[in-house]
Amino acid sequence: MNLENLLVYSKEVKEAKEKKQPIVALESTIISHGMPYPQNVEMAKATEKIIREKGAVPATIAIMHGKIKIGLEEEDLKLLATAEGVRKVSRRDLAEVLAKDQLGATTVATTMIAAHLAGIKVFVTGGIGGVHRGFEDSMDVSADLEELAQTPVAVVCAGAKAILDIPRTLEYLETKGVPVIGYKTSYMPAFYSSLSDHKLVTRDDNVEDIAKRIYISKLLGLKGGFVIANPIPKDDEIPHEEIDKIINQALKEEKAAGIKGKDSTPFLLAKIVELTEGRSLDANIKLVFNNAKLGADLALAYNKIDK
Ligand code: PSU
Ligand code: MN
Repeated sequence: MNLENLLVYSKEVKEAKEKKQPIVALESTIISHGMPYPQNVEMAKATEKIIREKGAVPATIAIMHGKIKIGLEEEDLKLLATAEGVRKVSRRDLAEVLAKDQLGATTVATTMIAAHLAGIKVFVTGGIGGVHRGFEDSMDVSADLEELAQTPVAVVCAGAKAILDIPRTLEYLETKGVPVIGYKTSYMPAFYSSLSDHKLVTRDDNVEDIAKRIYISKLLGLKGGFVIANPIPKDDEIPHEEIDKIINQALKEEKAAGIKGKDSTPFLLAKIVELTEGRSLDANIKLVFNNAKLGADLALAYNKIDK
């Protein structure tokens, strides 16, 4: 066994690597644990399509047949969207799920690890994990933050979900030296809502500037990643006042049900879909599409610098 045979590439991604074309990584936990079927698989396919139409190559990542698969076929996406008992694979779980030949969906943290191994610099998702509300008692901080501190991949997202503690999440990232760049915004977006009250240190309005920062960071050998925070379009957002009430309700139900650890994020996302009668799911899908467009543009811009 060696590293080479732990990684397998789809034909499309393999060719893109050979031709040095821009590639965009995508995670699979959002498919298996973040959205219900069939919207999950439809979202996954449509996101890949958006990236292709922009002239980049999508590489959705998952753990299959004892290997890290970089670039999935349609039937793989369907399997991840429908199979029972798909593991949610974060850094802790990666070697185990590979060793046991289990089917695994990769979180932001694990997708970053895989993307880096595959030489992919840009990764598109919905929202990153962060410091959970009630952190004082639970100590629940997503491994995504620690990964951002140590793995040089740029993660395009719609900010941090308002189920999290956004100011503490930003403090954590600051401590770890992770730049959080607001794309055309000076405030941290809050996933379902385009704005939060939390001011960001940097705003960039064009992808070339962001690509240049990522490249300089690479030249310097800085080890961490980037958060590119891209607000959900105004027309698709759920305003703060509205979603906050629902989030509080979901958090209350989580507590009552005794949900903790890795099950927290999937539980809260599903509960919010239920309480909003699907509106949060629509918003979630729209923000991923919006991130896919930006991520593809960023991959193209980065590719020009790093040829
Ligand atoms: N945000 C979403 N949907 C998701 C997730 C985040 O809108 O499915 C997933 C991502 O894979 C992220 C993970 O990495 O949840 C974070 O989980 P945890 O908080 O357990 O680290
Ligand atoms: Mn957690």
